[in-house]
Amino acid sequence: MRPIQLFDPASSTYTYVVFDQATREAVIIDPVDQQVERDLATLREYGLKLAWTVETHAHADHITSAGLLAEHAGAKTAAPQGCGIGTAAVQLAHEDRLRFGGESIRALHTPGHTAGSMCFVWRDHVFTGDTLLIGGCGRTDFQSGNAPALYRSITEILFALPDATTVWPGHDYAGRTYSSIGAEKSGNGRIAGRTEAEFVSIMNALHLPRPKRMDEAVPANQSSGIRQDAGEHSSVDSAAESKLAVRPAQGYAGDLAPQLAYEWWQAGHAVLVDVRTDAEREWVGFVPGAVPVAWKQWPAMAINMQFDQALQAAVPAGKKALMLCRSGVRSIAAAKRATELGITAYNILEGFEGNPDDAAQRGHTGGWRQRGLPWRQN
Ligand SMILES: N[C@@H](CCC(=O)N[C@@H](CS)C(=O)NCC(=O)O)C(=O)O
Ligand SMILES: [Fe+2]
Repeated sequence: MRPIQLFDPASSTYTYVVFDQATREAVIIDPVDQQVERDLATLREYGLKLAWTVETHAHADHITSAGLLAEHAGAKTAAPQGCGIGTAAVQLAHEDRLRFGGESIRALHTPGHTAGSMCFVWRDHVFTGDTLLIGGCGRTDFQSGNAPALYRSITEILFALPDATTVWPGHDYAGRTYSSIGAEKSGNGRIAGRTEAEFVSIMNALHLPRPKRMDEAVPANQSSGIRQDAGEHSSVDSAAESKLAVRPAQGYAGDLAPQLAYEWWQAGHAVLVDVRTDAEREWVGFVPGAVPVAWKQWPAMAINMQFDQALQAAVPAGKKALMLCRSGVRSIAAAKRATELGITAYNILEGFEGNPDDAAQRGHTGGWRQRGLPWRQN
């Protein structure tokens, strides 16, 4: 069995999905924020339940989607303990295992590219992050990088794995996809047949340009991809929050936590559609900037046509519709109708006012208003 290998062309990053064939529980290694939709689609396509997101290190060149996947897919987050990723629920130490169904991946602490970097062994595969690349290795000139440490991690820890072990790197800048421990031992240009001193002088002479997104990426990755400047409405602000799994949705794109809906809306990816009646908005309060398109439940053709037309006018092509009602019930019906109209539509969990039943059964922590998201009274 092989891992699923996914590629982000903007950063030449490989993301991997590994799963238990019987239980369909999965782990995603080094997911990229700009590929979150692709990754969710991959999980759906294979019928997988994401148990874990895990990082090989705090990346300098792209931003992880770990926090987003925790919210969207209900995954738990794990990261190497030495990487300063304080938001990860599990801080991995050398030889720790992450279990998913009857499978597990084993963490190997391999300092050098960064002090906390790890590789992960699954069956006869190893995910090497930026510790070992095909024919090369990660740079050691920033982020606590250390060339002698990298030499020892590669030669003493990775090269101790069986030669037949398949190597799955964190990046490749030349279109190669995988290698093996045996092939790297004999043919890796930087390390095969070299002494530690030779390796260190090669690394010191690289003089690579700084990754373009480094100043933004490292701090974001140290909070699971949720940017520090996202303010108080961070998507992952407590362990309870990450329980806000998106429930599998029948007939519409999915269920969103209010915070995440707010972020998508603020980022301009989506239109916030308030499907309550005028009377409810006036009486209870409203979200400034949300588009009111009332969803009426009685089956009067003329009224549904009004909803369809108003919704189509409110949601420009390419944007998602995020449906908000009082407690998260009508918004599901509205999201289903929007989907029939060809709009990518999500239901916002617990609506504007929260749903005590939902809170009791699913451990959610309130609707739009209780979460301190912006709203006003008339
Ligand atoms: N040009 C890339 C930089 C790529 C880069 O520096 N990658 C790091 C991994 S985070 C590395 O170790 N590269 C090794 C190499 O290029 O040989 C960017 O601006 O993001
Ligand atoms: Fe890196």
